[in-house]
Amino acid sequence: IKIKSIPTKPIDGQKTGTSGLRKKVKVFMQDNYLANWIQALFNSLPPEDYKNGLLVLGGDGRYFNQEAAQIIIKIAAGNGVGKILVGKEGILSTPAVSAVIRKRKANGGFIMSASHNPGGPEYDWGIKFNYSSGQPAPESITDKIYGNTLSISEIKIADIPDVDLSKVGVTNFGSFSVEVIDPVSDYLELLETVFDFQLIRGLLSRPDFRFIFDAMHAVTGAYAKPIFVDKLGASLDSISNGIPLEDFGHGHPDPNLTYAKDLVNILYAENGPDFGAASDGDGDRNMILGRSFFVTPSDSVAVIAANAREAIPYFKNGVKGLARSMPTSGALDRVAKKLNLPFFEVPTGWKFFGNLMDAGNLSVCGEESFGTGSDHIREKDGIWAVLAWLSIIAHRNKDKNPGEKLISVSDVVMEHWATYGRNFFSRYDYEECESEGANKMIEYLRDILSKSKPGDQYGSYVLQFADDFTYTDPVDGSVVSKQGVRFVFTDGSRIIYRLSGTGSAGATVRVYIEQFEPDVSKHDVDAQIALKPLIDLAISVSKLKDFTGREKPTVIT
Ligand code: VG1
Ligand code: CO
Repeated sequence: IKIKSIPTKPIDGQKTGTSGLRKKVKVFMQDNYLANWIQALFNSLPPEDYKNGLLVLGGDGRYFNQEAAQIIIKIAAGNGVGKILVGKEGILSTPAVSAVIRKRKANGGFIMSASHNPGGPEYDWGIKFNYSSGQPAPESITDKIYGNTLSISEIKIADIPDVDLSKVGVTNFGSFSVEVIDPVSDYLELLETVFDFQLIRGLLSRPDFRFIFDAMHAVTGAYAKPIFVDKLGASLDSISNGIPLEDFGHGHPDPNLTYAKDLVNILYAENGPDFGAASDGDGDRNMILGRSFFVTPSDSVAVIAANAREAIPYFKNGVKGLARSMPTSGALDRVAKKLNLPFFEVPTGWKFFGNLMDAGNLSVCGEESFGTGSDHIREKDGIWAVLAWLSIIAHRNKDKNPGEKLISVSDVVMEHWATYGRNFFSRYDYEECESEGANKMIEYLRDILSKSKPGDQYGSYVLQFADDFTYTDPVDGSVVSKQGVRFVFTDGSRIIYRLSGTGSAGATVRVYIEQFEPDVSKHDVDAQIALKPLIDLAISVSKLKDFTGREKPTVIT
């Protein structure tokens, strides 16, 4: 194939955040913007990681993915990649990319997605790169890519026509080829080895169990019917918003109490379904609801971990270890302790779990931000989480005769609290604040913590310690610092402040609040009520209203 060299100049601001590079789509559509970043990536990888190698390409179906796919394919060919596997129509969920990389022993893969950020001409686009075990590229690589975006002068691009992504099959261009693959089959095949599909099918076909899945017009629309309906016997009308759209039907594809309100309303309506779930833009997040009941993600991972061995065949020989991101509640810690399992606390972002999994120290992990998953792949996995919950409910009810009352989602969670105690948790998001005020607030908090000492009184809480979270990876020894300001009190309560690393405009302030309650008679209280004193304290200590000018958060989870 003929390779052209196109001269280019560095473009500012191509630094990746918590999960890939995310910007307004108009930014990405500027001349060479995407091309520069892709070329900088090849300039950063050791040649043996891609020359004549195999890469995977997929995305969440959002606006600009079709054009972007052609650019990425041509630059990959221009840099000597041997073959690219692309999901049909450019579709592959984030967990599916991870699964395909692992199954096909690819060198890595690209995910065209800004995840839960809205899509369409006025909204966001994004790109992530995953490495050969299917995990998000570590900071050592993303830092190198950023460095190379600052000195780039040339783009190498193959002079080949656009590839037709609408049909499964192989197209050869001399030493380079593109194979369009079915986005579902490799991923589904893997899930069938993880879960007992017969067991789940039994539950979904019961007349006394009603299930609903909201794909939010995002990528899991491509997976929901083949998996839940065709394989597991759910009825077709149990899938809502099941068609992936470029702008997610004008929605904000983030499965939480604010942006998945339609689903929440259905589950809280009188005589609503027994089980509801949703997933985000790229299919790696999940929200689990029971009838009139919200499972906070920090509890969800703890419940899955506690029940994994008995309800999910993949874990039948036991769970190797558990982990959560720092702001995620301590509910999982209690499960690890009781089951006597290795336990890890990592910074926000899935990339920190991969090394622990590769080293065989971690099986189940999660984040408070609606991310849950296991070492079957190296990404969080929305559909996996739904199947894990269905497995638990199915397992608990497998001997129930028709007409007998089923053990519900809320029964399972309440029973979990009774055993382990309840970690009340809430997160307040202040989206798109002015960066200046948000940065100043974090500076102010760092200043407070530098002066704080154990025993300091904060309202009725006594400080145990305050710090800005630093993490040393136990596998490769790499260190990351400034991962979140936390105030930890002597009764185990915590207040944590971070700035988001996934936004495309301004700054999003996240405040995480947690309080442990061992007394079962106090478990049946709304988290917002139980946490009110601590939330007020979090807002006053940080002078949040002064720094951000915000009276109220945009999202409460
Ligand atoms: C957020 C979440 C984090 C998650 C990340 C990517 O990051 O807090 O837990 O891993 O999004 O998820 P931040 O920096 O905005 O807080 V996804 O589904 O957008 O890939
Ligand atoms: Co996502």
